[in-house]
Amino acid sequence: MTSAEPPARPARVTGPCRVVRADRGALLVVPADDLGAAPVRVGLDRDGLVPLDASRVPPTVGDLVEVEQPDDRTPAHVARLHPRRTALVRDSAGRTSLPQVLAANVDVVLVVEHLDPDPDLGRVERLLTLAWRSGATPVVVLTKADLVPDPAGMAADVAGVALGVDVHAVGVPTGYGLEPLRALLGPGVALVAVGPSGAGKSTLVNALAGREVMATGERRGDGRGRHTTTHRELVPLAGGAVLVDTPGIRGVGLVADADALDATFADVAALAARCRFRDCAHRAEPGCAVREALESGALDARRYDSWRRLAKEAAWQARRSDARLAAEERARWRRATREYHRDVRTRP
Ligand SMILES: Nc1nc2c(ncn2[C@@H]2O[C@H](COP(=O)(O)OP(=O)(O)O)[C@@H](O)[C@H]2O)c(=O)[nH]1
Ligand SMILES: [Mg+2]
Ligand SMILES: [Zn+2]
Repeated sequence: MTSAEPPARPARVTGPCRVVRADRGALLVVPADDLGAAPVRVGLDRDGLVPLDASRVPPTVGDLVEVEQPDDRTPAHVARLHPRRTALVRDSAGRTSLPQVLAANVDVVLVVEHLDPDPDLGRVERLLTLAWRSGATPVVVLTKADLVPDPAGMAADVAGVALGVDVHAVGVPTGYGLEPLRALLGPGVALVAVGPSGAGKSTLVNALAGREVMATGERRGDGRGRHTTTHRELVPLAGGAVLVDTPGIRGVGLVADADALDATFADVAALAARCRFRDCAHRAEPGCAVREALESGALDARRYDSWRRLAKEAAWQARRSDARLAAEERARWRRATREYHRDVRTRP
């Protein structure tokens, strides 16, 4: 570089931008019409929240934000959030904490599960329910197909619990099954990969990107990886698509949604609709179609248990969220009363 060249100034972005990464206090964004551009850091308000309609919400990866910068001396700043087209939400563990939006505005949720060790069907059902609720299209990806003798047979078994969902088996080292996944990657398509740590999400992302964009776990004897992805990040893939890689999230809580559960468990929902009583609890009621199917073997006991467990969890989450809303309402009322008394006192 010669002394005549002007000092490098960070790139400037304004207008609609996609959030590539959301950290405390700042966002990395790219222009919405140039997702392959180098990400630029933009500041947030002190509370870390962004205006959306009448409220303020924490921004997340995949969000579309409006970035403003009045002049070169003022740092770029996030002015507001565009409404989310889709949102992948998990319930958070704390009693008072809010559900967390893992990714916004994605078109496809890749539910990633390994074939070796054996896939955990209950986990696939849980993540599918989360995916259905997001408004995006779920797709199941079974990794490490190169390590098992009959990946197609195993994929067929998983397809039996992933009703209405495409199931792909892939083996990255051999390239097995990657072509059908590449077909999903049209220009502007946004995907998110969820699944347990070590399932091979980052390895898959790298294969679909055609280069090392994410660090992956070293191979250990037991076929499991180490935690290497530490944050959620939107990365450009081949073909103009973008994908959010996620760290293996422990204990992905369900956010109550009867429609999402019915989508995942369409078979059980269809049976339940045939029970004699509309409020049938499927225990000892006469004319219970669910119990009849269980007894005849038409409904698998594992599938039934999984459905019950997730339905119970969703109901619990709904009660907890109602309790939180009620507490917020009481706090608002207390504040309003306090302000009213203060106004009365200070009135001339
Ligand atoms: N044989 C084989 N190993 C894989 C495959 N995908 C991932 N792995 C290995 O599994 C480990 C975990 O992969 P990683 O992508 O870090 O998993 P993540 O935690 O889901 O992101 C690494 O050692 C990978 O090399 C695959 O398709 N076949
Ligand atoms: Mg990873
Ligand atoms: Zn019943």
